[in-house]
Amino acid sequence: MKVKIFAAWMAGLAIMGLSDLGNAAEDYVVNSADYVKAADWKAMEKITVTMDEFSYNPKHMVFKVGKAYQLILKNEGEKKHYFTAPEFYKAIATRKLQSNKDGEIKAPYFTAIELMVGGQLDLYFVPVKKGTYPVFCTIDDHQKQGMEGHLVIE
Ligand SMILES: [Cu+2]
Repeated sequence: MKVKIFAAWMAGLAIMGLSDLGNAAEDYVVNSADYVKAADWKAMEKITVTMDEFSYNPKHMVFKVGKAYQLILKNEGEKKHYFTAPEFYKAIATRKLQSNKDGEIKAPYFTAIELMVGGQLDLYFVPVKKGTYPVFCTIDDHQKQGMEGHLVIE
């Protein structure tokens, strides 16, 4: 009996250990709300990125730490496109992702944002961690065809 309880306790420790490793790999800005609150939203900068076959325009964007941004993502192409940037989304404090027609989503961070044909989604955020982060489209061979770029936080 005692052995069984001990084994269960050990298994529990092993699971805790694994989930700790998982959290480290999923590192994102946990105190997003503080950065969002501290930023000056009246001085927010709006940047529009349009997507088509097969590019982002602009394909290189530079953001400043601590500043408030509205990144307007528009799909003006004839196919669906992704704005996949998992490392970038972990380097920013996300306020919300908004569709002017349908509502808004609040989440700690995103990994990918998909735009339907004619779609628009606005990402409100504050850059936190400096670096150069790739953005790309994960549909079929779109990235190979040129749908990729860089998001720089300085
Ligand atoms: Cu695409």
